[in-house]
Amino acid sequence: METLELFESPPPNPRQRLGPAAMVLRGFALPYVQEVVPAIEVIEAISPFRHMETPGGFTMSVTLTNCGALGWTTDRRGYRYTAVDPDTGEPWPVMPEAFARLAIQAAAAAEFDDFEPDACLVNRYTPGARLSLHQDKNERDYGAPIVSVSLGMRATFLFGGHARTDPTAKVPLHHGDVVVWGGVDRLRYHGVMPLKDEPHALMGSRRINLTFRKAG
Ligand code: MD3
Ligand code: FE
Repeated sequence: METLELFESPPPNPRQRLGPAAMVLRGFALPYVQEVVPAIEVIEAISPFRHMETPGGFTMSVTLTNCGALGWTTDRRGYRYTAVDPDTGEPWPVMPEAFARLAIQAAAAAEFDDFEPDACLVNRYTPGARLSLHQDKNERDYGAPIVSVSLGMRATFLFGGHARTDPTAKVPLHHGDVVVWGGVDRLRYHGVMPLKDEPHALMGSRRINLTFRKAG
């Protein structure tokens, strides 16, 4: 019985391929949660989560903040990366060492060596929040991968093609899952379906997504 259970347990980091250069690492962030969750509380005490306005005049349902040398922002004038938090007038909080370690290890596990993230966007979802289909095009170097870490409530991630109208695959993302994108998959359309209220044991009715990028 004992040995049977051992054989039946899943491998520690099952890799699920989403595209030629896109990979889901199920549960990869779980060993980092103890360090990462308190670090998010430090970040939000310095640069609080806030709703931002898109150039088109919509208020995003997701609230966000950043850490690292550069932070992603949007307002009526456009999307961009800034070194200073526009709400506080101060630099974004320093990227915690555990964040950088997680992002670099995840990139390496997906066969992207020497990832040097300088920006970490922290998105916070509450029930009903969503992210409509978009491309990530504000970074200088499309050669670097993007690493995304999911915490808290489950989300249905939409993974599209290179045109907005291409069909999308639905990928469930759970607490601790990490996704790495690069190469030919780097400019694919993607989004997040409206979140259902399925409170998570540790995080409650929230989902946090950390998106690591080389922006500068
Ligand atoms: C697919 N955030 O902030 S990153 C974003 O769950 C964003 O909050 C997602 O999309 C979220 O821009 C997770 C997912 C992501 C990032 C880059 C990609 C997916 C991608 C590049 C190409 C294809
Ligand atoms: Fe995105």
